[in-house]
Amino acid sequence: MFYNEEFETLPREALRALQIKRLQQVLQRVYHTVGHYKKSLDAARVKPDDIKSLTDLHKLPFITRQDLQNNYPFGLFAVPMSSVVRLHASSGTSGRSTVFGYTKRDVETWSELMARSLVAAGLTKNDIIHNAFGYGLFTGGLGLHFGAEKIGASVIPMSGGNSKRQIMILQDFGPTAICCTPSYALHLAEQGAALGVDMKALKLRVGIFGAEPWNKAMCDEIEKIYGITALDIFGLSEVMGPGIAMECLEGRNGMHIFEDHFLVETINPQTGEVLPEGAEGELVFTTLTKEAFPLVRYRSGDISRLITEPCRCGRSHIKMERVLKRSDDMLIIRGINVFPAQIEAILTGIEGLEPRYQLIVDKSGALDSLELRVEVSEKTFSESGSVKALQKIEKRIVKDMKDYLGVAARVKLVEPNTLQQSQGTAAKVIDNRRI
Ligand code: DLL
Repeated sequence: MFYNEEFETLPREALRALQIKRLQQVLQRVYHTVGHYKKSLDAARVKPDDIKSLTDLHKLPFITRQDLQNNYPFGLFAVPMSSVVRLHASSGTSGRSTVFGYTKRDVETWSELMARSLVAAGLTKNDIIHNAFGYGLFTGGLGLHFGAEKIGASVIPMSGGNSKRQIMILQDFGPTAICCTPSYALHLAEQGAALGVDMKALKLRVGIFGAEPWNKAMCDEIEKIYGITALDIFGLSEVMGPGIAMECLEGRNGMHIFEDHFLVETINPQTGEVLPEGAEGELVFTTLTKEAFPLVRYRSGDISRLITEPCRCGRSHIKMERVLKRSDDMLIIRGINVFPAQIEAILTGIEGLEPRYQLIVDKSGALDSLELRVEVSEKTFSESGSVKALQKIEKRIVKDMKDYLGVAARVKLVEPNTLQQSQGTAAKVIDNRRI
């Protein structure tokens, strides 16, 4: 089943012709409207007109998350604010967050790609979709929602949290599909088991899971507990949100990237060298149709492999393997992207602390848990004899982590010079999750 058969099955030759045409248009537009691109293309001594084929793409400079942050909040928008109808953003303190804008047409395109994704999962207007992706600045909730409405399904805008209520609605409303992070699906199942609910007895037929890495074993477990087909959906807010790539019911080996809207390359994350199709590397995305926030050669940080063999489903778009690794130090905690540098920025904003910290990520049941150990400064340690003063600092860290990053952390203050003097952020992070 297709939502837009013509474009989803476009022969590759025609697809490539469409991609190059769209790429040239995007380049003209960003070069003339976004200061960053004019500067970066000029510095690389390339003009939009130099890009005559897709192989010329490698002449163009990359754009990175750092560039996005440097242009916070709206510096990379290619349209005036009067044309922007929606804003989403990543978590983080000012300057460490990134902001994404959408025109009316961008929302239309995104909804269509989400509609394609839902149809690829076998959903129709006869389905009831329980959407437990978070609504708000995160793109998961609204992204799924608009796609669900577009195919005419009945969508339950559940958002995250309130597990007992989620289970009640799963039982009472009888949704046929559920969308959330894979770990939240397992968490709901745990809660269901505690309440004596047999998840297999629900009407659910299919689950669409993403926003965090999950492996085949986790997929098998979800399928078994719920008695459903569990499909993978991929996306990143910078490029659009969910619906950049979607696993189809027929293939079950990777996710189709909607190539009429995105160009994808794989690069060596160390050298930036473009790798042959099929090699494992960092995915780099170029948006071909976005108006408000076009991106040319955005380094996603996601490590995957492209699958070029034709798929049984008939879609001509290439697939990407599950994303299980990143090329940078980004952590995904309960679906929320967190960088150690963002935590550092929070800690430096609080008086009485040393910048030395250690981050321990683990699982508590199915969900991620975060413990943050922070050294207090000598001064605070010797002066604040009172436990109360230390508790106040602890509380402040917990609050700032929640307010700016959206993550709940257990915070432990420790004496000065007790944490290992570690170089580089990787050493400061202990990730005990097995994925
Ligand atoms: O997570 C968008 C999304 C929402 C995707 C709902 C799927 C479902 P961000 O918050 O910007 O956007 O996080 C993007 O999450 O670069 C990957 O590292 C990771 N990610 C997203 N989907 C998957 C997936 C949304 N299916 C970052 N498997 C990306 C593994 C994923 N990692």
